[in-house]
Amino acid sequence: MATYAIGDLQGCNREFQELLELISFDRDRDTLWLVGDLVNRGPESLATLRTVTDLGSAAVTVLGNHDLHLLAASAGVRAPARGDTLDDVLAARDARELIDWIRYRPLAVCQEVAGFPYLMVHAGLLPDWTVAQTLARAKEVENVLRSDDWRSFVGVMYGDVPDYFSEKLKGNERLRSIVNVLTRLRFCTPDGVMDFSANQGADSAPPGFSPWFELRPDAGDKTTLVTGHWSAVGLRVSAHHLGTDSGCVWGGALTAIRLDDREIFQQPCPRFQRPRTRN
Ligand SMILES: [Mn+2]
Repeated sequence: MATYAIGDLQGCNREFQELLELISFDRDRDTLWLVGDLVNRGPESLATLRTVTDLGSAAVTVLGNHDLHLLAASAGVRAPARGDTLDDVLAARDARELIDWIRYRPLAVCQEVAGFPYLMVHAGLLPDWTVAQTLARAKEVENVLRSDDWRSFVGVMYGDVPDYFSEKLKGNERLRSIVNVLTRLRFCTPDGVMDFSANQGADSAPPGFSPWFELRPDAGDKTTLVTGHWSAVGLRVSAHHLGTDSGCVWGGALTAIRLDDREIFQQPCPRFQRPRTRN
């Protein structure tokens, strides 16, 4: 019985299947934690979604920015972007069921594994966000995505402002800020001001900004964060942070970290996309 955290799949279904073989995944005994961005950029968005949904409760998924982009494309509020590979999902006979499945995924998951607490989100957390606050704020967005208003929400979900979170924020600004933290964050200031312009490695921080994970002291509540999203940083294993995006779709590898003992398994991937827009 093991729990594996697996990085951004981004439509790389073949490598996903190969990785499951490599770890001898047993769906009756083992659990997968998928950090989100199941779809887009890679060659097989639909097949990847089917593989994950077929796993049922053996796979726990949080939403990433590309999964939200699929919702927005499905709602007709976002035009397809260059490099998108979502058409097979949108054209599927059961597209509506697949979209609904995505709408009901959480944005944050917290659970004990082998006696230690883990919190999974797609991108990151601001310096002062606690586990309880993160789960409550994620829930605010989850409630809207699961409501009949989800289409209008994904229409106003996009934007780089506000570039901070405050309890005083209300309505769509508040929800947008939460979405940006949980699914897009890379760099921020110690005060929690976010930057969305830089998307290269940790050394591409604008002046005054740092990678979010450097601003969360390991001495905190001892919960280990599991994230994806930042392939330019790559695999990152520290005491209280596991960054799992090793850039599969960019020609890197798909990584599984066994949370029980932190053993690392990797499936190399042939280059699919040129690293043009690494988001
Ligand atoms: Mn992402």
